Amino acid sequence: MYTQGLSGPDAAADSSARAPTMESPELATRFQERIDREDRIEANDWMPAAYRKTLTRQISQHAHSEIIGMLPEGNWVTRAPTLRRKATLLAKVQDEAGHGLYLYAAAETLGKSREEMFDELLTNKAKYSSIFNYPTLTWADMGAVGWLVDGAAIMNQIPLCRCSYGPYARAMIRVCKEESFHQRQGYEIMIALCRGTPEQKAMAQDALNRWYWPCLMMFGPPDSDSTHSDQSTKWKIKRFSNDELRQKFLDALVPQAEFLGLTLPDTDLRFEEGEGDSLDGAVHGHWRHGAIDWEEFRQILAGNGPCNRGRISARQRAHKEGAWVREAAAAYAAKQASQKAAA
Ligand code: FAQ
Repeated sequence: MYTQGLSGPDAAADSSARAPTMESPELATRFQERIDREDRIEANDWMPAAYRKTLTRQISQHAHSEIIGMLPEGNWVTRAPTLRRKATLLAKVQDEAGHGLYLYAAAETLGKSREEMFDELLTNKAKYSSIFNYPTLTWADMGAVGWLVDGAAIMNQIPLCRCSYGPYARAMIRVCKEESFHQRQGYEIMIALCRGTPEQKAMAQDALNRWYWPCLMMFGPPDSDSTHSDQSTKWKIKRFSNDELRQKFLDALVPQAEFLGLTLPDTDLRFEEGEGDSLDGAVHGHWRHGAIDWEEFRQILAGNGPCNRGRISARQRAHKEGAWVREAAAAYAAKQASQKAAA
């Protein structure tokens, strides 16, 4: 109903470039040459079916993550400790809805309808980020989610502003600006708690303890197990591997935790001197994290995390309760169209 896809039936008449019969080694070579010289691929350009498929997969998963990602924080809107905190949190959650909508629109340009994407989410066929299957138990979780989850999201998404697919790359520019504000509001909550009473600081530490490992997992499986990375890197959808981004995140995180006076819950965390970046130009090297429990990640992806079922049932309920809005919008659009036709 809402599709803005440029390659759906409406556009079929002039979309010879998109016909499946056109796939040939020559076209694939020319396409790769465009990618190699950093051309942006646009919705109406020829692209291999596999490029379209992987982008549709990634962008729709990303959109679902933004929408499901509203739930853990939405949980705290009515319980924020002050009016200012409430207004800020509300604005952040609304931003996430906006991100979901830009991303659904970007995925639609690849020819998949929004209904299809919603249907896949609501019937558990589509993935969304593992991170949103953990509960937000205390107010400090609003600090930790902003600081760590949005921090991880920015690390992953800034390179996506240079993704080879134009509509996705352009959507990511605004998303990243807003995510930066989200990260700062989360860190500011953590600063306030860490400068507060011992109980408040303990609450901040507890939140960090629960979110640290899931945030490291958020970057995806280790490179050795990442099924899509090689091809996505070749197509310049991905600019850095999962492990490279996880490393950048950790290197930024350690001094931030130190500033707060908090301890990362990682007994094997260690600094390895070497070639790595340094923020102050003095010591070069990287922070190395301990072993990640990849079994926990697999369980979350299999639907067995602490909140998987609750997240999907909340979306199913919202979709059902919103049916009248969709019907009203469709009736209004039909009325507008018939008035226009009669004029
Ligand atoms: N969770 O071969 P790879 C946010 C799946 S937005 C669940 O390495 P790829 C904003 C992956 O899909 C957060 N599944 O895959 C916010 C694949 O399965 P498939 C979302 C995961 O695509 C903040 C399989 O594992 N961000 O936080 C995860 O090359 C606060 C193999 O993996 C994005 O979506 C995971 N963590 O790399 C909102 C960014 N990791 O599809 C509210 C865009 C991997 O074959 C509040 N996406 N999988 O069935 C990406 O950059 C990539 O898709 C990766 C995964 C890096 C997530």
